[in-house]
Formats: sequence, structure tokens, C-alpha cells
Amino acid sequence: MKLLTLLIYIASILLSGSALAHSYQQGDIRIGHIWARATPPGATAAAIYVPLLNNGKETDSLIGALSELASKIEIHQDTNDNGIMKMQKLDSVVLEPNKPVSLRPNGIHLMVFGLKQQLKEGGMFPLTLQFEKAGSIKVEAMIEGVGAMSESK
Ligand SMILES: [Cu+2]
Repeated sequence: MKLLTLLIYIASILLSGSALAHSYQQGDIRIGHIWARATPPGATAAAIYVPLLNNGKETDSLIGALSELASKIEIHQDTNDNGIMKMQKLDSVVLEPNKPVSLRPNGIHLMVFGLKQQLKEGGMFPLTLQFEKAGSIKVEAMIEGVGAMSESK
């Protein structure tokens, strides 16, 4: 039992190490572990989640995203309208200096439409994030399990 606990502990450290290594920095924008859930065969839509931080002194904004593997990507926000979950399209996500913003399940996400290939657990999904000031940043979203609720830690 103790050995098992130790093994799980070691595995969690190794996993967190790889998640921490998966980040991007360009200009003042830091992009943390960006991820998506695996999709069932034939699905054409998916959501992508990403922690964002603006290290600069001026406000920047995430204004869009695109990928060669999708027909379009929109910025969406989940809203609870009297118990009915709806998705609303946003034009941008404002990134104030030193104020982390996390695109996560049940909040703001990148909505992928016209997915050209299935997202398989363990794989990567390449996309470009577009910022008002920092410009375009190429990243790869890590594909996690179908039921994943947060970045692997
Ligand atoms: Cu959506």
C-alpha cells in the first residue's frame, strides 16, 4: 500500500513536470498548459482551454485563433441561463497586466468548428492564437482524456 502511494506520488510529480514544461512565451504574453478533451469519432467540434498571463505593462487582448485542422475557431463563454447552459460568442478576451485569465471548462473556451481529424488522447492539436499587441503565437494543445476537467497536475 505504501509503495503504491509512493509510485502514485512519483507519477504525479513526473506528470506535473511535463505539464509545466508545456508553456509558451512571446512578447509579454505567457501561455500555460493548453489542452483539449479527446473527441469521439466523427465529432466536428471541440473546446480548447488555456491559461493566459500578460506580463507586460499594457493591456492586451486575445482576439482570435485559427488552425489548419479546423474550419474556424471562435471564442466562447458558457453562461447559465436559468439552469440552461448556453454558449455565447465573444469578440475578445481582455488581458490586464499581471492578471491571469484561465480559459477553462464551464467558462471561456476556444470553440473549434469543422475539425478535420479526431482529437486522440496523448496527441497534440496545433493552432495559432492571435493577440492584439503580441501578434500571432503558434502553440499546440495537449489532448487529454474525454472526461478531463482540468489541466493534468
Ligand atoms: Cu463553445
